[in-house]
Amino acid sequence: MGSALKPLVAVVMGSDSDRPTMSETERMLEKLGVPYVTRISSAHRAPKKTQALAESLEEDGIEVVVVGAGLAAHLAGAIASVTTLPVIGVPMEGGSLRGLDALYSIVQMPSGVPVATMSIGKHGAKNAAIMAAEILALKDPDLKSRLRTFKDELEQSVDEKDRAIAAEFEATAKAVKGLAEEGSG
Ligand code: RP5
Repeated sequence: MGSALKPLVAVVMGSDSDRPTMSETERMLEKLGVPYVTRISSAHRAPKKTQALAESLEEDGIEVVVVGAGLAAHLAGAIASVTTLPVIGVPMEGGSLRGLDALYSIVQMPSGVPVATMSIGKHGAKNAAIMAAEILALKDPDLKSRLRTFKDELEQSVDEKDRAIAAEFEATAKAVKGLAEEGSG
């Protein structure tokens, strides 16, 4: 359980081997103050468990589902086929195809059963949490303001990096100028 509050997001993954990636989702949900619960199931290895889990989500008060899976990743689609909750899919990086297999499996859903598909790996896992928070923030002004703060911090971090690199360039330019002056003098 991600917090003592009633979870609003279910983070479901196909295996514990997905956890190092999906912990990015968990961490970002924590940062944004979104209560979540994490579960493991498998569309292929445990189809009955997956069906039961998908059926129980709404009853359990879950409002958004984030699903991470790798290889022929059908877990997000299997869950989306059962629930009317929004399902966000995260393709795991790795395997012989480095996550392209999971990306195509998750994104290429037939009409009627959408899965909002993120990018492969940790970037996608982080974005899945932000996307889930953005959905929940439609009816939660406090969460919306935390998301605003997060976006403002993102912008500031780019400025900080730019200032740091500008200072580095200024120092290099000064050193080069000094050398050039020494050479001509
Ligand atoms: C998928 O198979 C899981 O989501 C995982 O990414 C992949 C490999 O699972 P393990 O063999 O590591 O359990 O279903």
